[in-house]
Amino acid sequence: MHADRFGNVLSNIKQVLGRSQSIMIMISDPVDPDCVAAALALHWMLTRQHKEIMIVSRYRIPATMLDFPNIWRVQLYETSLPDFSSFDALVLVDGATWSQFLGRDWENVLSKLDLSRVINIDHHMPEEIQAAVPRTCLNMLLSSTVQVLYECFVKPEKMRLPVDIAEVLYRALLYDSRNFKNEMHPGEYEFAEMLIAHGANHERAVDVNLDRNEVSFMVWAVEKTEFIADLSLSLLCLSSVRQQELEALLGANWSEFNSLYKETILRQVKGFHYGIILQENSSSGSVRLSWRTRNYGKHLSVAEIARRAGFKAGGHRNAGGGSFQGSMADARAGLLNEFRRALAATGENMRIT
Ligand SMILES: [Mn+2]
Repeated sequence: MHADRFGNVLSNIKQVLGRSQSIMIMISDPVDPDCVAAALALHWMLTRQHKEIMIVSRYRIPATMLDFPNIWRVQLYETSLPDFSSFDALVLVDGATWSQFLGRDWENVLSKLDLSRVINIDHHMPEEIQAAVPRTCLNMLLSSTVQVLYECFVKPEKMRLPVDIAEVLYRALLYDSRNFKNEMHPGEYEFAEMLIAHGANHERAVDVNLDRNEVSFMVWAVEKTEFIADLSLSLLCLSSVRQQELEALLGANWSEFNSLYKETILRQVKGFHYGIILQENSSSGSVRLSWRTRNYGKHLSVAEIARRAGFKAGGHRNAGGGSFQGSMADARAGLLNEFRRALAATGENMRIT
């Protein structure tokens, strides 16, 4: 974001917040530590200014996040809608597309919103929200949305954070940076250092205990993963039948337990730079895409390849998602075909290294 435009956006946002008394903060899908911590930090900042704040999610809180500090502040509106008209401003944190916030019926919800009161604070590749509300879309390609809050509000205003806010911000930073394994953004360590100085407990934050279901998912999924060596790609196709197997094994919320698999198989296997999951959605006749790419080395953009194969795709360069309207077989064939073409175009020998 250009410095001038950035200054304008920040002052526009401060104006909207300044004249608002009641403010709704919406967290994004997937519900993760970054969007929740960003919402909690904003809640703290704005309550200090005597605003009335409500934090809303249109998406279920995953089981793995139920013990997140102060998660109870998030009010769930999965099937009903909050009364948007009773809020002066709506702040959308940690997402770039409407459906990530407004729910599956997002088009209907969006038509009822007054866009002049919508604010977006995010660190993903800018998408449709930025196009719709450019004046109040604060988008910086930093480690996390919580770092955007730090750079724009906490640091310039020299805010003294309470320990519980420092704690959740630190957890969010560790989550979005994968414990500093992702690409390093300017100010990222300084942000971490500040949070430690404000009382964030590093030992506790990294003392992660995996849910056993994460291990079960991983064991199940590794056997089904295709390692396509000539494309440097691993692929897990979750057909409806396989999803039924997972449901029998892990329960209805099986999809919440894939992070160990994603972290180890989609990132860490030598020679496999691209990790892809395709998931059939038979009720909508579509296929959901999720990918991870290595941060180190020059790699193709999975989002671009997926778009060429007919997917709608976005996110970060090295981690993202998308969807394809059509069958699993077509999604798979189209994607692999475009990968083959893109790799051939680079002229590189795709030996496993
Ligand atoms: Mn994030």
